[in-house]
Amino acid sequence: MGINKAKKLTTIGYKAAALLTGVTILLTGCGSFKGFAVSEVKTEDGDIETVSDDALISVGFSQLGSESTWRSANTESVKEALSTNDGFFLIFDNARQKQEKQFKAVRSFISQRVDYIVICPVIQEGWEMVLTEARDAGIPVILLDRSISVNDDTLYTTFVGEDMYAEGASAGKWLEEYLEDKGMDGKDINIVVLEGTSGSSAQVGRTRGFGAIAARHMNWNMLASANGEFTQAKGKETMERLLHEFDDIDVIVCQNDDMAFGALEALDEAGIKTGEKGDKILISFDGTKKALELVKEGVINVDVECNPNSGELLAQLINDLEAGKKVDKTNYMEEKVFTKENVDEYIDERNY
Ligand code: GZL
Repeated sequence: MGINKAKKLTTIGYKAAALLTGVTILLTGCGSFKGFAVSEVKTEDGDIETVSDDALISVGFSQLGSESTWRSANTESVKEALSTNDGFFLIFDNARQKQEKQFKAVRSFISQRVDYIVICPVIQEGWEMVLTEARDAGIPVILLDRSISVNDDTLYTTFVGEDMYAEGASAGKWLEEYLEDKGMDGKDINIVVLEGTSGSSAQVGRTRGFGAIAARHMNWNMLASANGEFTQAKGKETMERLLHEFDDIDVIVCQNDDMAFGALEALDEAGIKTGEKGDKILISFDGTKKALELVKEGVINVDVECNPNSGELLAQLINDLEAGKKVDKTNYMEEKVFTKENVDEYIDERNY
């Protein structure tokens, strides 16, 4: 199996060799990932070392797509943390939102006998069979970002990502406080929701979390929930449709920033303002830099963070597992709620 990351390696021609060898990865009879012989590498103190294939922790990563700013940041975070310099050999696959492509990628990782499989599951359901195949092959599976719904949780070793239910509830609690501050807590409030990928743990969790708070308020009317697929284009199209259907919307909940950007395009074309100077409240999720700038301008009222930078924590969990340590089943990222009052503290450090 692989090693702990004993020392940072500076590579010379290493990646080229990896790429070349990577293309000709062969199946071998032995239990671990082989077929990846690496030439000389240079350590930080200038020595030249040869690193063989079993000195690297091989990880097959099935990323669900590249639909949003958040997703690109999440991919970047994993690629940066699971670098060859840090002792990993990462095989990356972009499933472009198709669960079938994720199944195919996982089966390919199994046939390549990688040391670990990491999956960002596009939707919660349908994972039993392929995860059973990974377990039967003795390959630990780590869920990243989104979770799955299975009865047998031995089908995966650990989850690292975000608490989507808590994010939804945070948005609802913010709305409660905001309406109270504005003296609107007794007023009829009409709400529409632009939901993310249907059946994803992000959509399910945020919907349930916000819904649990909304259920406490008989005067909150959930006019409609419509699927915006976490993309800006679909967000705009969905907002256009909702504006056509309803002329009395008070609150717009977008389950990610990209859909909020799309919604703002539609609202702008309709001459409608949101936020502190507008007549509609706009709630978003993710906390991308572009969105936090709109929070600062008072266009988005609140943005509930969903932290994509889980690569380092993922690398740590894999190294702990390599060292035979026990790891928690669920590992949540730290997340904040951004409003005009606190956004200045965080906006400059935003790396996505
Ligand atoms: C949430 C993540 C969601 C983001 C979207 O953890 O899965 O998917 O909120 C992304 O931006 O598309």
